[in-house]
Amino acid sequence: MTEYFPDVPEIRYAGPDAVDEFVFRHYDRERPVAGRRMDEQLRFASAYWHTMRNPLSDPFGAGTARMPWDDGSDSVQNARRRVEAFFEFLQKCGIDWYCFHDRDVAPEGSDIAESERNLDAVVETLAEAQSRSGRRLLWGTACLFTHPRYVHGAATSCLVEVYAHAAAQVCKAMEATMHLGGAGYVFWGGREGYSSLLNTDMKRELSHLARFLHLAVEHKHRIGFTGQLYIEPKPKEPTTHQYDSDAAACLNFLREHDLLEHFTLNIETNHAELAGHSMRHELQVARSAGALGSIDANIGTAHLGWDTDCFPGNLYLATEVMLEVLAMGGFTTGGLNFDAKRRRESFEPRDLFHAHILGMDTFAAGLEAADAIRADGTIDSFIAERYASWDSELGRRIESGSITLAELRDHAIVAGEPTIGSGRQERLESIFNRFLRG
Ligand code: XLS
Ligand code: NI
Ligand code: NI
Repeated sequence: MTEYFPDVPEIRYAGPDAVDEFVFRHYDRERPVAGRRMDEQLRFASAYWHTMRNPLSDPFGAGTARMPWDDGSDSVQNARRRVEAFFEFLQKCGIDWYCFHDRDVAPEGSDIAESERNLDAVVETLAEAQSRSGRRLLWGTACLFTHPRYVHGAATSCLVEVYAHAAAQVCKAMEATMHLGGAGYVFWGGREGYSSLLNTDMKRELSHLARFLHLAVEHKHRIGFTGQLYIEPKPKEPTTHQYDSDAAACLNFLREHDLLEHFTLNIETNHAELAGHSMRHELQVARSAGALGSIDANIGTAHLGWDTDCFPGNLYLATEVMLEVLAMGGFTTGGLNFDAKRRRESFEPRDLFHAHILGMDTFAAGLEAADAIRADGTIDSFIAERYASWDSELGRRIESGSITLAELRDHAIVAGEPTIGSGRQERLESIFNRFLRG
């Protein structure tokens, strides 16, 4: 069999002091952390669209990525060769999962029938590669934002025929995901939003989107797909305003339209940042609603206002993410999908490995730090202590809804001025830092 990355060995754990280029310093897949093996806690996935299809172009220049396995054509044969290269990459990097859009893996045809035939052909290659290698599909999705027909949106298009096209794509992409044993299926509303309210009927668009998701749920049940459905929030880019703007907006939308029981959220770090939130905020909003499903693990560039999709090399952030994952009891269907691209300057094939090693080691160290913070317990105890007054008789009556506003007033009059304690933020930040070892 052709080797596509002949210069790269299988990446193995070599300990925190290792200096080699192709080793892990923290990711030791079998090591148990917080009751599960590292690989089970982290469930790393690589994003097909970035790893295999991103040419590393920008608005000012052509792609720079060197992809010797890719002949640049739109043929099914080329698509199948990419699969072989991708699975060699996954295996050498020790990544168990992957994610794709229908159009990343197979070329769009001249009509729906041809597009479906193309997808079927490549899905067979993916199925073979999966069974050969034991790698699995974390989630699939349909690309409803690249083709010009989706210029006004897909499920929120002003044109009903476009809506039907989007439905055709989701039907087929969900079936492909099911065929590959995918653990989930994502809806990211790339163009489900607007650029101007001067030409937009927002209420109508939102009701169409809700109907679309109901249709998808019905289809899921009809075909017997048992994977988890996710919504991925993002506030803007490509549209000026996207309806699924953040976790709270998504949860409200899902509740309003009786969809909450069918969906959880796939939270992406860079999208949280674009929404003006911290990643931990978004994760906690989702978790509090019992709707934290999966994570697109990347990171933005603080001083740039767009989705730069950098590989996550920030230990502090990874620790915060893993604190939330451990707090929800670990992933079930979800995982950490590196929805991230190398910088345009990192155009050699080996940079793909460096990038994923960075992300994997950062999250492995973040997992260990999060576990140590929880085991130490100082921060958790501080929080418990901070709210201890709510464990009183008065707190219990408020929390259980058995006291009136007027009774509270009577209580406050008798009790007098409360004693107030410090929030100790800086002290807690020092404690947190003690556990970071990158
Ligand atoms: C784009 C999104 C996209 C989704 C999948 O910003 O992150 O990549 O994850 O459609
Ligand atoms: Ni994403
Ligand atoms: Ni994104």
